[in-house]
Amino acid sequence: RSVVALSGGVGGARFLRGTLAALRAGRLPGVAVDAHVTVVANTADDWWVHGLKVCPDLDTVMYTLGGGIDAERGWGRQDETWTVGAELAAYGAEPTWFGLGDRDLATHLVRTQMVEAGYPLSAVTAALCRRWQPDVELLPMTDDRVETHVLLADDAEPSGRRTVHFQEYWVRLRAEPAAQAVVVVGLDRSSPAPGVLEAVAGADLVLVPPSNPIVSVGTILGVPGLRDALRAGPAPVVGVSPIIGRDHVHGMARQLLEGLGVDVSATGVALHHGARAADGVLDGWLVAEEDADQVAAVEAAGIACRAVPLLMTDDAATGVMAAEAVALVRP
Ligand code: GDP
Ligand code: FO1
Ligand code: CA
Repeated sequence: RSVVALSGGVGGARFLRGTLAALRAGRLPGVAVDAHVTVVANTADDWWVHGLKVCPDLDTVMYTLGGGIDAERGWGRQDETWTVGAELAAYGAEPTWFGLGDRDLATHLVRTQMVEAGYPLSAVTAALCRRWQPDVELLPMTDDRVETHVLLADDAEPSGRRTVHFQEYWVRLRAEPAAQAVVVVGLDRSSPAPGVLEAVAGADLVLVPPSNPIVSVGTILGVPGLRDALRAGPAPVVGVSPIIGRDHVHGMARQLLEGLGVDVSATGVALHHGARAADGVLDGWLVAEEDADQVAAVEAAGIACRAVPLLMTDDAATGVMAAEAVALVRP
């Protein structure tokens, strides 16, 4: 018995931690307590900074499931110190707005050395996970370099616009300027990392956490071959809405959905991922209690739907949510 989950960073990792606890306690209907779980993580947030390859979503999942995460921030290491960052800033080394903690730096140093020695990111991730033992098989969506950039209006440019790396949009600009478009550089020429298509083809259940629909789930589904594998695969695909009411719970999903002209609602995101019956991937979709009036619209699109509490306040609440998701599609 095996489960595949797609994941971004903080939202995905929190969902996975609660889901995994529920799974191992036998609280997911029809899912064996010893099921093998493969997590396919977004790598389009990755970038090179201060000479290091940083993979925020892979690390967020690895630290969260491995017990090393800073729970309050949701990213980076617990008990972190910032000495190296302060020294870099003293040199004026840019970007000073991107914080790399001392403990976290060790991860990037090991990764960068291995990448530069020629190891694919999937092999590097497996090596890092030997320390953290996340109790899942953590796979990057691709071993190829893929980077999300955001197109912004800029009157100072002759073209009237400019692009910034996703990290600059999110961390330096706090996702405040309206996104005119999202360009995922390298995505259409990428291939799934080793093991990804095999995991999907052998899965009994596929979970889509409430991760960002554009820059997390959207980029993963955009890796050529992955969407088709999910559609052709034997496993039901069930997701959880990251939108409650007319906004995201945390992050920037609303800004990006607005920029791309997708209706900012649980239904809008479900239709964006699409029903399996209509060229999409979803068999089931959970919306928040507040959005109970949208259940009929989601079901009309051919996606099984229920309204339940959708706030991941702790692992127990998240586990109940996961059980509701699984019950919708009962593998
Ligand atoms: P990121 O890579 O760190 O941005 O994390 P993800 O892409 O995995 O998840 C971000 C999304 O998680 C945001 O769009 C949020 O709306 C969503 N999210 C965060 N917390 C919650 C929650 O408690 N409930 C739900 N339903 N969504 C959440
Ligand atoms: N998020 C911030 O808001 N500020 C930072 O300085 C920052 C540094 C950082 C370093 C390593 C890492 O793995 C994540 C980091 N994040 C930081 C989080 C990251 O930018 C985003 O949460 C994700 O990329 C969004 O998915
Ligand atoms: Ca992310």
